[in-house]
Amino acid sequence: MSKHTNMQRDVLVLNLEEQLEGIAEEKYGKSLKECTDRETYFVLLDMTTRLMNVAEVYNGEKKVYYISMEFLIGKLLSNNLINLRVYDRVKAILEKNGKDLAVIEECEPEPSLGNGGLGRLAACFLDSIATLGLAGEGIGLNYHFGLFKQVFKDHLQNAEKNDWIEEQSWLEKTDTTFEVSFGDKKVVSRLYNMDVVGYDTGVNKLRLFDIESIDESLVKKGIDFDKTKIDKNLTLFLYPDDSDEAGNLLRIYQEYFLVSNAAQLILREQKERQYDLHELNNHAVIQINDTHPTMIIPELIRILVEEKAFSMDDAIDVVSKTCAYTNHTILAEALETWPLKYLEKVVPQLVPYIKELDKRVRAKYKNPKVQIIDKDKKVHMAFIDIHYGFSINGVAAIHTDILKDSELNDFYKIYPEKFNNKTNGITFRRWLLSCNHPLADFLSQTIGDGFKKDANKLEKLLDHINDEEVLDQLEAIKMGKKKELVDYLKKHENVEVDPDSIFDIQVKRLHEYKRQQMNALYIIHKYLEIKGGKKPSRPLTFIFGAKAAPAYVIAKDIIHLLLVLQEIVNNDPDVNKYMKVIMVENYNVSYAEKLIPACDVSEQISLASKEASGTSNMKFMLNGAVTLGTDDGANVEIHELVGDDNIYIFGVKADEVIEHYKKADYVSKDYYKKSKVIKEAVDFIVSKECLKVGHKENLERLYNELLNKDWFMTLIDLESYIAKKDEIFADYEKRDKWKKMMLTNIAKAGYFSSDRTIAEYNRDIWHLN
Ligand code: CJB
Repeated sequence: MSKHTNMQRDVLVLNLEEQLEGIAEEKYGKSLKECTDRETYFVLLDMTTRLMNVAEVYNGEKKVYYISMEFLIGKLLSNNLINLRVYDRVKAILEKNGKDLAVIEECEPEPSLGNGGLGRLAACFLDSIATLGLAGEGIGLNYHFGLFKQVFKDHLQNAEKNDWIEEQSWLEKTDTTFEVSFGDKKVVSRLYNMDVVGYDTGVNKLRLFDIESIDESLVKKGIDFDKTKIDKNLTLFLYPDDSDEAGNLLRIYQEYFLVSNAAQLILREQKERQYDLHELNNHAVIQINDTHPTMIIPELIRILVEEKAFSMDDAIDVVSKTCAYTNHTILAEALETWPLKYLEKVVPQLVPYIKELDKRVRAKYKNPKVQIIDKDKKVHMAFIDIHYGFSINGVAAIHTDILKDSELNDFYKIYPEKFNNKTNGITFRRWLLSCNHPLADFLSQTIGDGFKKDANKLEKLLDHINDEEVLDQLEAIKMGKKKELVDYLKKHENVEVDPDSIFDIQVKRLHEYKRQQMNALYIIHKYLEIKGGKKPSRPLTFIFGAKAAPAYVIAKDIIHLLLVLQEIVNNDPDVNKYMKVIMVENYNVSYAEKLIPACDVSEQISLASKEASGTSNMKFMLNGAVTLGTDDGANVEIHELVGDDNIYIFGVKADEVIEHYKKADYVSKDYYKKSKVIKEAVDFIVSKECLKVGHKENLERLYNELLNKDWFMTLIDLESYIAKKDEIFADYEKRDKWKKMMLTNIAKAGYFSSDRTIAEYNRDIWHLN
């Protein structure tokens, strides 16, 4: 930090209390004490912004631009205070004035700019880029209603708009506007900035583009709106329904809007700094987060050729050396392929360049599987990234191996040097320091503060593996967090939960490959066991949080089943003493911050090979939960780190799953017929108990799906899942063993700090100073 900014900061920090009083007086004509909680929140927002304004802004010779459709940043107040190192002082000042920072936090709306792991990862990465003192920016869109708000009615998911932007917020409106031209129209963009402050370091920016002509009144009922009015709807929603042509086109409009703005911003900056665009790759690296921002490649080439007098060869060469691609999934649905005719409508200016890129590939490689434009005239966006980017990475070791050995093997054979792995990580500032103060404080007392800057230092905790006092403290901290959650669930979900029960939690996007339905089948199995007189030795609490994409019918049916089970189980006096089911409404980052510290058993039960990495698995482990999981994604690395004794792994392995897909020989009905336990559980979905509470249409559809299709092989693992889950619940009673498992998981979580991940991106891909 420069001397100048350092001094300004010190002055502000030294006079924090006076500053806060001053802002309260200025804004509301009151003392801090007299301010309402909401007013206090805005006072703190102002104060924090002032502190960030005097922090150092990173401006290296080379900068990374992390382009993403999603940034799932979560609430910012506490996190910013922690990273600015003033959290404790602010908390104390508030206390003196009769206020509780935890209550004030509740006044902040959570930004709705992301969906799941991919968006949350982008947010963790921005935190780590700033914390490591690297020059980097996120570039995304400012969605007014973001991802929908989930509301349960009649045991069904309803989608409503999520109106999160307030008059005063962390968004700073800038003077920057760009013109963005589509085939049939032009729009004018407006840039908004958000500060991203590193832990005890300087700030970077998250750049969020919006349109000037947005019209929020276009949204009439729920989340329905006219998808054709692009100049009014472009930044209303993240992932608007794309089940029809208009939805697909809108998605392409959004993606091009993102990359056109990004390209203009990046090139403007190069010009301001008087850099030679022939050396773009020495000053900029563009990390393409999944295929959504892929059009940045042809767009940059187009601009260089048409406006900067580059030859096609030179333009392709420098852009290819500037762009790197991260793959987050092997699911076909996420590897975008756009019909050429859609691109011709939305971005006709890019089509000649895409055809040129395709032609060059065609001239070199005959294999039809590596062509950018296929025989059906569909454009494979990921293939543009792979041919015309310099790096392609998977997000966990097993995922990268699957990309190399099967999914993208044809490309790996051409470009082995481009492939690399970057196992995901999470920022410990949010997922430990901010969401679990008691644990963070206890760790500081026990092993010192070092882990806050160097997460590997958590390993020191292993020195205390036989220290009963430490083990008891960990248990007590967990109990404290469980009690907090119990109060919250009572208030927000109206469910009574016993804090002495085992908290078994599965929170993530709803998708059949993540197999929430398998967890539901276990719950049915337990319910039937208890009805039959076999009681668990300790009550069980099953908690879910998940949104289903509004057009994903089966995912919504799974939510329906969970809500039906919640109703049946929690109201059955024979059973509800022994188990409870809770599907929390509108699961988001803020909810995760309450659930994760309170968890005992972390459910990571995707079909092996399908979960690229997972990141909640890391958050749970860091907070002392034990993983019940398949050999998938980052679970594999967690397993290696903690060893067989500190994790519960079950189910078929990735190779076997891949073989089944190749041979197309998985028949779910065979498993159903062979096993009484499976049959009973599946049949219960359409039993009279369920049909009395739920809807025939949804329940029958789900039942038929499981019996006749089950594309993600729920039934192949159900028996081994039941056995492993019974084992982990039984082991919970061996309190000594359990506490040691908790300690080991926390101690070994250091590897999953996103600081490590980002250091690797920088070492292998970005090469920033
Ligand atoms: N992921 O959240 C998403 N959305 C997608 O469209 C594709 C993948 C997730 O990305 C995470 C971050 O890399 C992974 O941990 C997770 O396995 C993957 O599903």
